[in-house]
Amino acid sequence: MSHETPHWSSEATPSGKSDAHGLTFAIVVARFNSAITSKLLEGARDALTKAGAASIEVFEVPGAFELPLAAKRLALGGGQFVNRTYSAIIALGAVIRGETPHFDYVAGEAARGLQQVALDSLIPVAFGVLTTDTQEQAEARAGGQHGNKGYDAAMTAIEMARFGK
Ligand code: INI
Repeated sequence: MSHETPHWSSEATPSGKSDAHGLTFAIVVARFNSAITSKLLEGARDALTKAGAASIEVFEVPGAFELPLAAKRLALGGGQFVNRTYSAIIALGAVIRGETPHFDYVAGEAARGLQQVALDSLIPVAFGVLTTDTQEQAEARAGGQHGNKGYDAAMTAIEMARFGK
């Protein structure tokens, strides 16, 4: 399969893998590289809205490194999030390599931490974090010629929210 082919299912409603009716979503989005992450957010909202999501709540964090903790607080509920449950969480960010080894730590820990939240909480966490060498590569994947990875992450979240249910 080419990487340009959507990997998420577009199976039709009802109860298809792309049907979000009755499902509730939290989107956590990093402000770092906000020109890119705002486009990812648009894509994710677009996917969820078209799929009929029951609710979409958006939360901001400073950077991709902060995504796992925010996702964990949302997954666990309690505090400000008491009485809220999410069918799935979508984490959005853009880590651009530039010339610093900081990239590897931020990108690696975001990926590792988000997977850990999903496995610990059993709430699907979609990884909508771009990890690219350049700004141009990020733009191409945030509503440019390589699609919108925020949209793709949201479609994956819908499918995983339904997985095994
Ligand atoms: N955060 C990002 O989301 N993307 C980046 O490209 C990035 N870079 O390159 O440094 C970045 N750094 C900030 C990081 O996510 C944390 O907010 C910061 O280290 C404080 O914990």
